[in-house]
Amino acid sequence: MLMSELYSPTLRETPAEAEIASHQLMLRAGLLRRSAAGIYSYLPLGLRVIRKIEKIIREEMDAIGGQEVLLPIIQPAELWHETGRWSDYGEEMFRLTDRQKRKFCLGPTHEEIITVLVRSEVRSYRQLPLRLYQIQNKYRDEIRPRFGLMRGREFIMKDMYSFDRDEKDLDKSYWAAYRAYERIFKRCGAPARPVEADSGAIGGDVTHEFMVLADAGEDLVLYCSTCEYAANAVQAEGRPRQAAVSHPAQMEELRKIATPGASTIEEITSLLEIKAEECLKTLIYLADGKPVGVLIRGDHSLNELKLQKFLDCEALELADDETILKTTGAPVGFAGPVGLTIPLYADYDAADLFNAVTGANEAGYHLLNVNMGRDYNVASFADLREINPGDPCPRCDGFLKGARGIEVGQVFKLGTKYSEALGATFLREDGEETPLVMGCYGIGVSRTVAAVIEQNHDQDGIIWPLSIAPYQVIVVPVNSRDPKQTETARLVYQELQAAGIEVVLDDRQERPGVKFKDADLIGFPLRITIGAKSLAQGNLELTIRKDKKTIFVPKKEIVAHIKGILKDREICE
Ligand code: 9G3
Repeated sequence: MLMSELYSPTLRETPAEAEIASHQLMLRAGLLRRSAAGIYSYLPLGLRVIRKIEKIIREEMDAIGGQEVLLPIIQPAELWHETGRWSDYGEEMFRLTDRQKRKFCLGPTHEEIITVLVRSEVRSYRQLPLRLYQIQNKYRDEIRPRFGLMRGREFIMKDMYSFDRDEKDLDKSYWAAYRAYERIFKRCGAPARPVEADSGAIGGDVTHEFMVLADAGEDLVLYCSTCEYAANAVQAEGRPRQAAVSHPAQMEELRKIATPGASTIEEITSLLEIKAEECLKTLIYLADGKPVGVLIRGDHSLNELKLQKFLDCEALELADDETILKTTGAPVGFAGPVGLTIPLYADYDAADLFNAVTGANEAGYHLLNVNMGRDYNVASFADLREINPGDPCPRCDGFLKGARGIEVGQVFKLGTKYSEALGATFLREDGEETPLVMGCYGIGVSRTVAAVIEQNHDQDGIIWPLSIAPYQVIVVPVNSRDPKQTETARLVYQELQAAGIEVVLDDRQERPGVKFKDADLIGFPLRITIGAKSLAQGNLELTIRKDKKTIFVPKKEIVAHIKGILKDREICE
């Protein structure tokens, strides 16, 4: 490829709308152009990277028995009505109607489509396990599309769906995909850390997200510095405790004090000159419409996702002021556990509190020296709070650290949620007709490009891992007016091409600085510079983009040298 022909318009300036490095660099290096918010055109270099990632994904999916299919982007609404999900996603789903006014959506995911496809053909256990995958555009109308390919409204996803006869075999599919994912991201030059995640609305019980650790990541990952535990902070676990640790000796006498106008933890702690962890927050929620009291230590926050799962309720919402007044006898900010008749649930870490400060369930008053067991009781303890960096690890006596992560993949156990809803069953040996047991496994192909750049760039531009670089080598003659240099550059370029190496020749009539800047911005892993000085000694300069090291290689050895680098770098990356 000749730089004079390559359609990759590089930009000197950083476009204003791009906030993070990968978005800025993809625009500046001429890999991507915005068509509309969250919708992009891939230019030749950007598409070459996408295709290389897809190739790695196909190899690994095929290696675990995956068979590639291509499913429709336009999906009939009926399928989503059968699973009851047509209205679950509201505005986020792109909907359209055809000329007969029939309703469709642009596929945000393909559980419905694939299950309906399989249910008419898979009828016997002999056909299992079945693992089908596709690499296809997905559509989700994000409220705030941003960060380029990191959060687009049209993006490329590999989604695989597994169909097994039972949970035991689903487990095999799940872990086969899990291990394939570890290999895929390693091969792409962006090792991703699997973390425990929340299975959320799509059902199933186990799920892992694959996180590329990078400061631009939207997710917070909590991981233990001692053991292997790692989880998305959204549902990371607190260290379990059995029951309240009571301190009868130190219990002081319960006292009510006036705290006019002070109701928040900040106001109470400064008024009484105590610490937040000496306070007990009492939150009133409606769980499926019934009021419950939740007790959280003053310096912690409630994790509503954990509360909802613990109470196993459909609807969970913070009680409104009127309900709070009715159930506690006091306005918001003065609620406390003493004297409440609604069920009380305490986070594990509230069990430690004794002589705590809480609301007095009376406007303008708080209670001092409140003790569990003596002054109130809880229905049970649970892991209900947000977990933060520095908190104890739930699995060992270590402590958790925090890191931002970019979710590039996710593996789910779906169980029979979709096969039951859609009647996808098979006959077992014993003739019993049972629903297929499913798993689903996604990789954000376009998001992976952004993640790789977030992890592999410097102030001069992108640093492509060899395995997914758009081209492996760029040949740059320093002085494009010196025929000796341009001729040598062309010969080296042709030799490398003949050796099957992906090489670009910068044949533009540009100043050396411009050519070097573009080479570094686009991020070709290897650059061969043809300069007068080194040429006089029969040498060429070889620069490795990653560590900026330059070595001199005799002209006649350059192809062998490059092949050597590609061979061993390819393996280790
Ligand atoms: C929708 C819309 C957005 C969605 C979904 C449905 C996320 C939806 C979850 C998944 C689960 C897995 C297979 C590949 C891996 C992920 N956002 N999810 O179901 F209608 Cl608008 O997509 N699906």
